This record gives sequence, structure tokens and C-alpha cells, in this order.
Amino acid sequence: MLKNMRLISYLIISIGCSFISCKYSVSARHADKIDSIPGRTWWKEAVIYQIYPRSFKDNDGDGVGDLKGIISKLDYIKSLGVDAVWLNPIYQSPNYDNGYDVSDYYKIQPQYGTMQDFDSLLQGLHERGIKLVMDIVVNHSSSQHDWFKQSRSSRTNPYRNYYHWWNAEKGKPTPRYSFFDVNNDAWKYDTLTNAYYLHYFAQQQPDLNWENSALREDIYKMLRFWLDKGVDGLRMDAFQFIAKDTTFPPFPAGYEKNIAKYYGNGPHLHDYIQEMSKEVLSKYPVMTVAEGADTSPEDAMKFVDPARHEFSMAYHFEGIDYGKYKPNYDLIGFKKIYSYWDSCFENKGWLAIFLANHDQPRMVSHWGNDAPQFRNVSSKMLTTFVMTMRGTPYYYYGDELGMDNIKFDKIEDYRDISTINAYQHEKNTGGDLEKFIEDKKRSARDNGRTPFQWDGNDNAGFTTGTPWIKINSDYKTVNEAAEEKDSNSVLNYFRKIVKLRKNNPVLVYGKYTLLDKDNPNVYAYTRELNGRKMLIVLNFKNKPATVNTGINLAKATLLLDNYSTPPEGNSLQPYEAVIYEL
Ligand code: TEU
Repeated sequence: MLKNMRLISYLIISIGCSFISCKYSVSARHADKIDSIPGRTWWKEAVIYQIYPRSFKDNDGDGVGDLKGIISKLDYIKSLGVDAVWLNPIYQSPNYDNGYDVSDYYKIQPQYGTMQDFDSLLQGLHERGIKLVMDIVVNHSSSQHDWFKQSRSSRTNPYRNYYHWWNAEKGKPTPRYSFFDVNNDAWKYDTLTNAYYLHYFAQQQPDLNWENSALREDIYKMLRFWLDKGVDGLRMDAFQFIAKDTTFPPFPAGYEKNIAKYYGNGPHLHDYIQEMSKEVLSKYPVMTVAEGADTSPEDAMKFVDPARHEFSMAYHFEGIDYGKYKPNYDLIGFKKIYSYWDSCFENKGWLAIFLANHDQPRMVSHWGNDAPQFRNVSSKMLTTFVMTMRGTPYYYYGDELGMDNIKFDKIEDYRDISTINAYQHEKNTGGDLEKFIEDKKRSARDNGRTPFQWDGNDNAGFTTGTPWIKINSDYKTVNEAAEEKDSNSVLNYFRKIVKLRKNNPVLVYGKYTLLDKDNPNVYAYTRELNGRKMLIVLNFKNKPATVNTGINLAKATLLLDNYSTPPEGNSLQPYEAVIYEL
């Protein structure tokens, strides 16, 4: 049945060929011998669409997105052709870090709706053949979680060891850096029991103590609860940090510049993951993706080497952190990173491919060009990159419209605890606040968290109330309704390339080879599988560029181009993206 459906869709694409610039069809003689591919699974072939629930669609007019809002847009999600939705946390939370501070793992955040809404959402997705990936945040909980309330109440409380405490009579604990703390101090003194507790993130996010087997059992129980509901995937938040050396040895000066190295991969990390896998994950047909395997390919491989029975895939941060939001990053270095990581995972293991998520500024502003004349074309070019690399594409809501950074010019507009506390830190330490605000226009997480732009009406059709965060003023032109009507829109390009990827396993499993590696403007590579070969050329610059792949294109078939006129020879227009079948 599945095979027939694949064949039918293959034929439809071969015959109908509805690409914008599709000059020729994908020839049936090149049909990939997909059944002979070892290790095939749905999550390698999937395109995963990430929804930030606070900002997707508000159904009840309180200015905050909700589950009913998502339910009302299920047909839109289906129309994208994506296979799975990853939802950022929707559990009960006081929302200091927008849901990444969970106060009850078994309840739905009331602003988002009820458990019944959740069940309807899951059912609605499944009815449309779309899977659901939940965010699992267990490096820390909220300080309002009952475990923490108990833990802090007395030194002898049974939940005391659910968290990391340092009794003050031992003196001050060895310094640990906190990502979101105003003073960057990860130890918070609590008078109640004269002790410090550890929080790698905000004060309101105390770190859970994975060294305690009772805590681990509670986490496994919680995972079973969601998996029993039929959830298909789990995104394991900040997972490289869960295991700690509880003697808290001192780190060398400057350790905070490489947190992953010192905090990541603590003792027993992989024992815990293997235990979790044995107790829970192996008993369900579930996909798992580890966030933050961000030290080295060797460390990342430990999470996903199939022989180790840990997670399905991981995402690395070396690509996303590259250049740290500098206006002009060096493309040669960018290519080197992606090529190196691909080579390390060529024979086993699997990676995610992404250029944006809720912790990042908008893809087009960060990696492309959001000036009006380049926004569309560079969005499409970046989308082409994500959809033609080896690895599972994770695609962030709104990028399919070409949504860009909002670039707030005052701190009062920000909602993100990391930006607000960093600003306060800057202020307290006499930093340059103007520069801070300028930098944040490029780098702040809130740039990527503004409401989805559904139409050109009030509040972009996101809410009838007052939105929890400002809406990007470009919504009059950049919105779903307008882009639906334009066959040349970023949105319709996204749909086409999703289809192209899904109908051509060479783009999923094919060997990746970098070409013209020293070209500072163009990223060119081939993907090859079972006699099929595709060439992808991407001009990452705002000016014309040439590429030298050494491939004679006379017999090549142009499959997709983000310009309406095909490239002439080896010349590419600004941000041009072309896919050929060779
Ligand atoms: O992020 C974990 C993580 O590694 C962050 O330090 C990330 O590098 C940082 O947010 C960049 O500014 C996860 C979530 O994705 C993030 O939204 C949460 O705030 C964080 O965990 C705490 O739960």
C-alpha cells in the first residue's frame, strides 16, 4: 500500500511536474532503488516543522497562541507536506522561560488549553498522517514544581536529592556559570535551609539531580505517560548537561567560554540514556532527537550510534553557532563545518539539519538577507540548502513565509528572560547598552518568536486580543494569505522543495560531495544514490557569482531554480539556488 502510494506520487511528480522552474520532469528511468537502502526509517525521510505554540495561532483572544489555534490550522500544516510537528513545551509552567520551566509534566499550560485539546490535536495530526514530537525538558524543572517545593522545604525531605544542593557551612560552592542569570551565577543561595541550589539556566530553573535513581524513575514514568498517548517523537532538551560531577570540582579560568566542554557529557550521561532506552524508549516506536550534542562529532556520535541504543538523531551547534551572528560570515568556513560533520556521520548515526529554531534569530536575517529585494530569493536559497543536505530537516514556523527579525530598538519590547537578564547584567557592570541593543537586533531569540503572520488584517490574523509580543510590521506584505495567491512566493517554493525531497530519496540518503570548496560565494555539492546524482549550487552572496564544479551541464536536467530564468553557464544571480539532475 505504502509502496503503491509512493509510486503514485512519484508518477504524479514525473508527469505533472509542478515546480516553479521545473523545466523537465524527474525521469522514471532514474527511480531510486529505495527498497535496497539499509537503515531506512520514517524519521530520516521526514521534514519536521517546528511550532512555537505561543506564537502560532491564538484561538481565544488572550494574545497567546494555543492548542485550539494549532488545531484550526491543521489543514495548513498538512498543505506544507511536512511529516511531523515538533511542539515547544506546552506543559504547565510559570513561563519564566516560555515553558522551558515546567511546574507539572502531566498538565497542559492553561493558556494553551486542556488535556482534551491536546488529545484532539494529536488525533487531528494523526488523521492527516502527521506525527507529533514533544519537547522533553528534564535537565531542570521549574522552581514551582512540587518536587522543588518539597526539596527546598528541609534538608531531610525525601525530595531533597531531586536537585543539587550545597550546604552553606561548607563555604561557597565552586563557581558555575549560569546562562540566564543576571550575575551569571549558577548557585542561588536559599535562606530556608542555608544552602545553595544549582541552576545552569535561570534561577527559576533548578537543575534536576539525575544521579538520583528515584528522580530518573519519575522521569521515565512521565515519558511513558506521553508515549502511551501515542506521541511519536521526543526532543530531548539540553540533554548533554543532565549528568554532573557532584563533587563540583573547580574549572580552569575562562571555562565559561566553552560551557559545552565543561558541562557537557558528564559522568554516567550515557549510562542514564541507556537505562532510559532500556526502561522506556525501546518499548515504543519512538524517534528521539538530542539537543546540544555540541562538543565534537565523536561526542555526538555517542548519542546516536545505533549499536549503543541511545537516541535516533542529534543536532550539533557548530553550524548554527558559526560566526555568532556576524553580518558577514565566511562561507568557506560554513561549508567546512557542514562537510566535516557529514563525513563523520557518513557510515552510521544521523543528524538534524537546521538553520533556525526558537533559540535563534530568523533564518533569513541571520544567514541570508532580509533587505526587501533579497528577502524572498535568499529565503528560498536557504530553504534549498536545508532540504538538500543529508540529515533530517527541521524547519521553523514562519520561515516558509520568509519572516525576518523584528529588531526591537528598546529593551521594554523584549520578552525573553535571557535577553532581559543579560541587559540587566550589562547595566550592572557598566556595559555599553546601546551596543547591546544593536547586537540583539541580530542575535536575540525574540526575533524568531514573533507571531505567525496569517494575513494583512489586524495583528496579522494571529489574535483578536493584544499579542504577548509585538508583531513584525512587515506583516502587510509578508503573510500566508498573500503568499497563497502567489505561485512564486517563498511559501509555494517551500511546498515544492518539500515534495522534491520526499519524492527523491537521493536527497535524503545520497552521498554528499562538496565541490568548488574554495569558492567564497557559492556552495556547490552533489548527492548521489544508486546511479542517481543531483547537483545543488547555491549563491550565498548579494551579488552575481560564478561556480566551477567541473561538471558539464549540457546534459543536465534543471529540477528547481529560485529565479524564473535558468542560469547561464556557470553564472549565478544573487542568492540563486539551482538543483540539477545529472
Ligand atoms: O536550550 C539549551 C541550550 O543549549 C541553550 O543554552 C541555548 O544555547 C541558548 O538558549 C541560546 O541562547 C534549551 C531550549 O532550546 C531553550 O529554549 C531553553 O531556554 C533552554 O534549553 C533551557 O531550557
